[in-house]
Amino acid sequence: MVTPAEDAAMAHAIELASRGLGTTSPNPVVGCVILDVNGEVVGEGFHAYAGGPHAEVRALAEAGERARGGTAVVTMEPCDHVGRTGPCTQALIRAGIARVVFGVHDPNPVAAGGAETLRSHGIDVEGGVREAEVQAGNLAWLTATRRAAAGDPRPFVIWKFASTLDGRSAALDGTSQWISSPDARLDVQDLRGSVDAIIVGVGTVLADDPHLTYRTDAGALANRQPLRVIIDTHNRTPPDARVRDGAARTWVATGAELGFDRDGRVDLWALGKALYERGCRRVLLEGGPTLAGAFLREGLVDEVVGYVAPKLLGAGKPALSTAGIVTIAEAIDLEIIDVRRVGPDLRITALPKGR
Ligand code: AOF
Ligand code: ZN
Repeated sequence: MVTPAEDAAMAHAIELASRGLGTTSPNPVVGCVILDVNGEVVGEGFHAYAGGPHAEVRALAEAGERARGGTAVVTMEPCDHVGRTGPCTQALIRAGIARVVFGVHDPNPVAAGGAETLRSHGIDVEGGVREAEVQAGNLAWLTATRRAAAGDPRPFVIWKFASTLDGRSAALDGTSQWISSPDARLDVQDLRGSVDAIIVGVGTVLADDPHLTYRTDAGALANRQPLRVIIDTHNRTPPDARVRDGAARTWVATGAELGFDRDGRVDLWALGKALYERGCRRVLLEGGPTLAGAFLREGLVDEVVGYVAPKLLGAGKPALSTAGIVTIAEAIDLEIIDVRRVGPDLRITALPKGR
């Protein structure tokens, strides 16, 4: 059983962890709060980037001598290995921590085992605290890392689309700009800031010539940019396409490089593996409807974010083309996990069921 102070500290640690979202890959987001013997907060920290100090180390540094006899509250089981840094188990032992409260076990096989090591040093360890909340806050990394440990390394894929209330992403004449509101477009920037890569098909590049960069509220390019990935079976991305400029790294993924699926298009499984190897854990699939259909058909979408504008078109390009579904029983069932008003639009976040 955790004390009210420990429970509150875990809620805070989850918030701290979220500050790392978008900058930690291939590492997880992790937050940590140190309580002294009286349950007072004496240190806090989060993991900001791979190769940087782990959350526990930052929180311990802030607490100093006040950590002795205290409790470390951390979203993830402390690591037990020497990677780029660590191990945190030894740092906690050295600091004289008496109790460790954590949210989820570390699914990374090389780093796991921290709970046992701490116990063998006489430290009281309790896991599973606010576990569902911790999982939700680190869902992409946990999903990708668990899959990798099971021999299936590929990033967590978020498919984002914008449509009218009747599910259209362009009018009959092809015009598509400004379906969603300025607020929704700003919201998409936050999403871009939280991912390691933005993926589009070459059709989107040819039709819209997007820049695929992450801009801050003020409209300036952010310091850290996600990798721009163009799925381009036959290498048709024009040399002067905006995605080829120097604003961010770009990867034009061709069939020649990744191989082909049964329809003669880029093998999306090979793409997933290659992205994982490049350190991507959380990626954003932005368009268009054909590519999204292919990802969904392969079961490669982990989360759906739809911006739905209060407009009707009645005709025009659908938000999603075929996903290999013929009859209603094959429909992809989603569970809605969040619904929010974004300006005049609705943002719906959902997870495919049964995965
Ligand atoms: C983090 N941040 O706060 C914690 C982590 O290569 P390293 O040394 O940075 O180790 C990365 C692994 O350490 C990571 O995959 C995870 O299993 C474990 N814990 N990692 O990046 C942290 N606590
Ligand atoms: Zn660590």
